[in-house]
Amino acid sequence: MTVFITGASSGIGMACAKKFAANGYRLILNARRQEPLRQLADDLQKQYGTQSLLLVFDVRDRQEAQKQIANLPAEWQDIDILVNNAGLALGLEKEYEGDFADWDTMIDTNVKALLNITRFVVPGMVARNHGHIINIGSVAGDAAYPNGAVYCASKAAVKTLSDGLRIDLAHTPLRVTTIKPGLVETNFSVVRFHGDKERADNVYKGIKPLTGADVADCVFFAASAPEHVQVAEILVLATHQASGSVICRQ
Ligand code: NDP
Ligand code: 8X3
Repeated sequence: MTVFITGASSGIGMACAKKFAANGYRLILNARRQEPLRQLADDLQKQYGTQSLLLVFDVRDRQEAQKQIANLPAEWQDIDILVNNAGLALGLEKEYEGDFADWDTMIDTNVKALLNITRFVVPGMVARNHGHIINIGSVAGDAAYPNGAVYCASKAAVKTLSDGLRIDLAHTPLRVTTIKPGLVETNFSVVRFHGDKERADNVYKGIKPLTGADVADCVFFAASAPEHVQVAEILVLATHQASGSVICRQ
């Protein structure tokens, strides 16, 4: 079985790679940074004998995505599971004051790039009558929170795109899942705050956040459900988080 994970060089994507490797899957690993992918693939090869193929490209680059996926070696073309995970938040600002470049990057990565990869991978699944698409949404997609409108909107779009794909595939055995985590301690907040580690650390102060491994467990639960069971959505939160904007810090 082969799983294709976008954004596997860090955080939730990397944790998913480890979870699937531990369960005997072969991995197609994507991100823009080659070195962490190579290190991950080496580690998993040593630990589990996992075979990995690295696809180093920016998921926003539609032409490159098409080329890389169309030119997969024959023995890697039959993708069983696609985990559309690559994504990010940039900035935490009022909608009327936000940064245009940050908005473009979020929308291009979280929405348009997810569509690119879906568009290039799913036709093969349909032709083979087999496959599972797992999109990483967020609790942020359930309702806007202060200063997060564009990120929240991009994650609401992920949920809607998953729902639409599920409808469009309902006549096939393919399954579509949205995983919607709350606070997960990864590189997410460092990226959001443009490298300000201290500000990023404050996001997780006074609460025990989820780990990438917690989210990977949910992804794997959906992926390993019996063929007749379609886990449509999982909302998974830290125990002291109740919604995107209600977080009870000790
Ligand atoms: P990280 O920053 O730790 O990981 C993000 C991953 O996405 C990296 O591997 C990065 O790799 C990759 N990525 C980003 N942009 C691109 C791009 N243009 N092309 C290819 N890969 C890209 O964050 P998380 O693991 O937390 O985030 C993963 C997903 O989970 C995101 O979609 C995020 O929105 C979502 N999420 C995160 C939550 C959290 O609290 N952490 C909660 C809910 C959802 P590289 O830089 O090497 O390209
Ligand atoms: C990431 C979780 O609450 O920081 O999607 O937006 S949150």
